[in-house]
Amino acid sequence: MEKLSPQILHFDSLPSTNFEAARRAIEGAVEGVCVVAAEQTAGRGRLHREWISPRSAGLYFSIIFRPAFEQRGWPLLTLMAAIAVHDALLEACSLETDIKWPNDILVNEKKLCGILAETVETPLGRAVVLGIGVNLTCGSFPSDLHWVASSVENATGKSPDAEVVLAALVHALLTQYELLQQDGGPEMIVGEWCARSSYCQGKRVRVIESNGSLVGTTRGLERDGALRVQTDQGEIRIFRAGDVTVVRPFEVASPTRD
Ligand code: BT5
Repeated sequence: MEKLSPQILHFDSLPSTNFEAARRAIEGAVEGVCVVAAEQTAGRGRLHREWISPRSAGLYFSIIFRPAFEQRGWPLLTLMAAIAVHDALLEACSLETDIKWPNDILVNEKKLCGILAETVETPLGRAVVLGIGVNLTCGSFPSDLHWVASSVENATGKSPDAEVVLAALVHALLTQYELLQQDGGPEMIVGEWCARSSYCQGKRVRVIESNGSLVGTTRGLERDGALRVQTDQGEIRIFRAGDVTVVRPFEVASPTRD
């Protein structure tokens, strides 16, 4: 396996780094091309949600992958990215974070980073654009998100150097991508993810899907990264999409979906 060499393209302002990376992938950009912007004017979350991206307050980053392994395993790229963000923040900012399935990096249960993986059809085959937004300073989100959002500065009292975080993130991503492609890679990624996430095992959660929600206790991940949740009736449910929220002991669980 050839080692991937990153190529980092810096922009002052973009609508969305994912959009720019996808455009370049369609034009034939190779695996490892990274797009970074000082601000995004139309930053995106999942399901057409917004990612607030004020100038020089966060890291707005996308990387192109052209995975040679079967597409069933591509959801593991999101898990791999979460591991990489966790490790990069630990290395660059001495900040220990938690990972919430599938794509949130948390500190004190508040979101500090989101990950958006998208597939794109290109003349060289289907590619993946992996977008990562990390809140670096207190100015990275508006006060109405104060209850659910945090930043490196909020958590550590220091505003980090974006370039130092970027370098650690790119290094960690390439390390995890190499691991993922080895024999037994999927199992290793799932193991590494669980070692860094309090949501992997024994967490009371509500999983919200487009057609309802379910309360249960997490019971690890499948080999492809899907979340296993045990209902109060003892049944194991497998989730490949959805939003997870923690259920606090005083919260009354609403009826489970069947
Ligand atoms: C995500 O979506 O968390 C994926 C975010 C990915 C952003 C990166 S930035 C670089 C690249 N280019 C893009 O255009 N996107 C990627 P989701 O799980 O759907 O969460 C979105 C929700 O998070 C919103 O509905 C808000 O409630 C909240 N949110 C928005 N901006 C936030 C911020 N800066 N910090 C914390 N929470 C935020």
